[in-house]
Amino acid sequence: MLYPQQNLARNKFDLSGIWDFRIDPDLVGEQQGWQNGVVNPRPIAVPGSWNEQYEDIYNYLGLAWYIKSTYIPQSWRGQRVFLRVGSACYFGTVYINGVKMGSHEGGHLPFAFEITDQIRWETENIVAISVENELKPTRVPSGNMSTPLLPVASFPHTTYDFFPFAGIHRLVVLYSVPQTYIDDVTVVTDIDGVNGIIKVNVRLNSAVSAQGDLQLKGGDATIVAKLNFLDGLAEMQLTVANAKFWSDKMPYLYDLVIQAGQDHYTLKVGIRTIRVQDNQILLNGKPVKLNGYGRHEDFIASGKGLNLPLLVKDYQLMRWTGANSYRTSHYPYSEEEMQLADREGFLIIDEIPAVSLQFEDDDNIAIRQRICLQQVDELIARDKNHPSVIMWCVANEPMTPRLNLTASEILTEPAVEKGKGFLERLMHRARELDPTRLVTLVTLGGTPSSWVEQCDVICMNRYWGWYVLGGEMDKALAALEQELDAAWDTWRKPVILTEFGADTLAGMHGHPNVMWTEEYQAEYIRGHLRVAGEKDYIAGMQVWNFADFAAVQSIMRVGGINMKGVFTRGRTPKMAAHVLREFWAR
Ligand code: GCB
Repeated sequence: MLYPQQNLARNKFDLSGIWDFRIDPDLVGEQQGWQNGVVNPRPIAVPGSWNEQYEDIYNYLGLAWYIKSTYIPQSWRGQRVFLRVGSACYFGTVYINGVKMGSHEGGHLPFAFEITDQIRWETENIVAISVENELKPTRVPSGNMSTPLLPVASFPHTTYDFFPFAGIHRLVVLYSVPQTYIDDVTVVTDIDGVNGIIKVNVRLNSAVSAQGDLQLKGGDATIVAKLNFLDGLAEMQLTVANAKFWSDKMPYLYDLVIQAGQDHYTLKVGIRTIRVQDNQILLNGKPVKLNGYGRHEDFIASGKGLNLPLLVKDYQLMRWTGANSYRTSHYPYSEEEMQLADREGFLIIDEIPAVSLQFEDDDNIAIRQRICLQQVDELIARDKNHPSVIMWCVANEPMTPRLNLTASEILTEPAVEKGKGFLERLMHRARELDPTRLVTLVTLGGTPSSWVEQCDVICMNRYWGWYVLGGEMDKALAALEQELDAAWDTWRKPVILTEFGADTLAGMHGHPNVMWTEEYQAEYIRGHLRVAGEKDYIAGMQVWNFADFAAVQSIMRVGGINMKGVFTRGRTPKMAAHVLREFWAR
């Protein structure tokens, strides 16, 4: 799943823009030939969620059609042409000139279909993509479950606390490659004293013998090596003397240029290692702390759609607070985000969309397990070469049937055993595919310890002083401290507080600092950072959330917005952002 690029050998054409759009609540589109074009379309932006572009379809999650006509240049003839969708949330089907090319399940990962044989070279081609985001118990993340997420009415019926934005969320591109092309590249780096080691594996699309070469550019020199492909595979190890290592402070990237037969591909490579030792996470052998945020891909009008100016702004604002990390809560973010993280030096916990997994109904569990494994496979295939990605996260807050089961209930509750098997299979798969990175899952209070055993780092979401002991800051902080110490005593592994936060209505002030005021959030975050600052086993603090974001409607979410952001949804800092600067930007 290499990111498409334009170079000496390849072409790329971005189909972003205004497309024709029509919802299909009665599922008549295919039968009526909408894959060839729709009557009475309305304009829609791609990328972008449809929900915020038209208020009458804010809550519409059923099938909808996107249509775009395009020429494909004659100069692409003789090459193989693909259509690639960065993300269609949740289930997308691609048609070219009326012919179905294939479908993809899962809302946050890319997919591509070869369309060479369908191309019309003399006229325009019709690209049609149908997308739906029905909330179902058999999907990941799930919706319309018998057990609601919140103890109060909420709509739409998600099992997660963010709006289920739907549509084509990332770039749709046409790209062309030579007949024999570089299908995959895997880069693994290591450090040997002052030298960097880069192991490169290249796979061609067919099992041929071929010649190629590698060039590593950067630092003081260019290193060149020959590649010999046997059965379509070649591997090479490069040693970079006096290498510049990649880190959050100095995110140095080399250019790795691969040539194989007629094809070329260039990859950014950061030389770094990541591992855990005792109570610390070590980046290039030195302790590092993950200060930053849980975030969302979310903005006014664009919804979950790729928004490049926002991306640059968010990185700038995160840096302004002194952050060096974030978690892609609660799904993989865009590839453009990952590229920027490499370049800007952010340390990323990369998460699949397994939010609030439940383990009660056997048939649904089996389906969700299959989907989660697919998501682990696709995520690692997509993100394995990003130095910024240091940890795979296979679940956020997997749930027992009731919160806080007693010790004896944990022993007898069948869902606990089922959950353990489910989660271990995911962690096992991640390690099998990528033995070089850390693997984790994120817990809520009361998560059975048998689910946590396999984690390299203990990641905890805790809301002392908000959902529990709200308004009682001293007690809340004491409870937090006790729980953190207990986690360290039990696991003897580094601990990251991956979520802690307080809803805050920007502009609301109070003295005394009661809940919902900016002063309360500022004090809450200050208290948490102070407690954590005294613990040497704390390897990171990630505030929930970087910015206010759209959630489902409920009495818990004023205006349908989760207001735990330290920035507003429009990116204005609340007082808490300045507190973070005090701690992190020194
Ligand atoms: C959590 C969830 C997150 C929610 C957050 C909250 O534990 O992981 O998705 O948004 O709490 O604000 O309640």
